[in-house]
Amino acid sequence: MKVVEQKGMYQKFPRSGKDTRATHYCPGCGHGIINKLIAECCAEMGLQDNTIFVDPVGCGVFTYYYWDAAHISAAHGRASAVATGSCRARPDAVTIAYQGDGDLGAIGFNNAFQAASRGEHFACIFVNNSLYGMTGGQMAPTTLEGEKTTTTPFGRDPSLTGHPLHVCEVFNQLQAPVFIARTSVADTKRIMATKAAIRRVFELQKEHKGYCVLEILAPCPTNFRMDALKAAAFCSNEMEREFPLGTFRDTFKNASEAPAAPEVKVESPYLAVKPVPQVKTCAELFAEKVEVPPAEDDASVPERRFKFAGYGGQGILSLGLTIAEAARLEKRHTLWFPSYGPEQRGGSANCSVVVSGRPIGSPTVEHPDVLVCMNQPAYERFVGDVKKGGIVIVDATVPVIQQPPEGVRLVVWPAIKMAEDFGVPKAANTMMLAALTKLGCTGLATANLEQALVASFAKKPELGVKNLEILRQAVERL
Ligand SMILES: Cc1ncc(C[n+]2csc(CCOP(=O)(O)OP(=O)(O)O)c2C)c(N)n1
Ligand code: SF4
Repeated sequence: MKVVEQKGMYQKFPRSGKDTRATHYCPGCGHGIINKLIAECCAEMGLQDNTIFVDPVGCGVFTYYYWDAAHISAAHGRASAVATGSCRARPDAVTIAYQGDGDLGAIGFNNAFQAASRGEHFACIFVNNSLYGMTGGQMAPTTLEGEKTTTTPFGRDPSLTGHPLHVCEVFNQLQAPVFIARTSVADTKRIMATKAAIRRVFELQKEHKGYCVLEILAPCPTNFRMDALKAAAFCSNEMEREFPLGTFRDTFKNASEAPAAPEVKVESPYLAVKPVPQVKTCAELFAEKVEVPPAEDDASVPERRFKFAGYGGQGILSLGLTIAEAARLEKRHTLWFPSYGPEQRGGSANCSVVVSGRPIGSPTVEHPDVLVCMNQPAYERFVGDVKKGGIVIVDATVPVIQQPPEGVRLVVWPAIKMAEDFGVPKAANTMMLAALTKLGCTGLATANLEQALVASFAKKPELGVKNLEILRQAVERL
């Protein structure tokens, strides 16, 4: 295959630790498109050797893998503060802060807003995908009214969590910024307009004109729970309705004329008086929820602590959730606590689950009774922590070089292979559930484990049926 050289980017990404040209972004993610446009503009304008990118914490965290220029990594929300330092220390260079809407709009809002107010000489490229992508799709200040996220499962309710934050409109109240615009990467026409806006930002920075912010609406298919096309449509329909595109200000556009007053081309929905919607009270919302059998205290039930670990995409978090759901059905106290790397697909992932007959103090599991590992890094990282008397179940693809601590039982189980043999390669987590069921190490009734498994496929019932079928067959074979 002929590899086309991508302007402004490394041709391979060895900083990722892999010999690859693939980025860490999910298919259809807006970040990938924006990264490419920024790299192109930077290279086409001959600025690669004079640009300092300030990278955020968020899904854009790894831009230093990709852009062939200077980089500084900032803590979450601090890119504008770090960019302030960068542009003051190197006024000759171009400084670009790259920030997500959680990063800029939530934890980092004040330092972004104050930098804009001071008119610092850097540009902020602000990627608005309406939620926290990296951490699993929680609500951000930009989340639309009614939009479902993991922390607004019934849709964002303004009476509880406020209205969406319009960053461009708010920044447009300030005197100092020289350029404020909002574009989108939802389709080709919009992508071309975004490229033109990024070029404009680089032009203004090259000439050291002052502070610029370019907000770019971007799809996040993974957390919208949509395929790439539907996510792009959501971006251009729903998001644009709330966040209209346009150039709010370009002070130097007509440089030969007398300095024009900042110009607002888009009516600010932030300022518009909206009727207060009829909203349900908290009590009403909770009353609507599906019946949850309340946990019952039973001091005779010992506390069990589980750790499930592997790569993102292996269903390791769902397996943990299934155990927690089975515990809930059994009226136990339970907690599920996920932890994953920046890449939701392909990165390392683990979750902790605690099941107890008494209220649980802490959700963290440092010394599990049961450890399930789907890959080698997970095994090597956690095997030494398992409690004496505990059990480790590890997939047969993992080379077991390090033995578990004394008094810990090791079970090597071909979960991945069995799932492939059953013709459902994605069901390796269900095969692990089979091992847990057969070995009895969850302390939970098989009927509840089965019911929890089916419930986890509520949106794809045919897959639930298939998984239950192969779970039962695998348990029989053990
Ligand atoms: C100080 C701090 N608080 C919280 C976090 C957890 N965290 C990491 S990324 C993130 C939000 C990412 O969302 P966004 O900025 O919108 O970027 P996206 O991933 O959607 O591109 C959060 C809350 C952190 N890393 N550091
Ligand atoms: S989680 Fe969303 S924002 Fe993050 S890489 Fe995937 S699609 Fe992009």
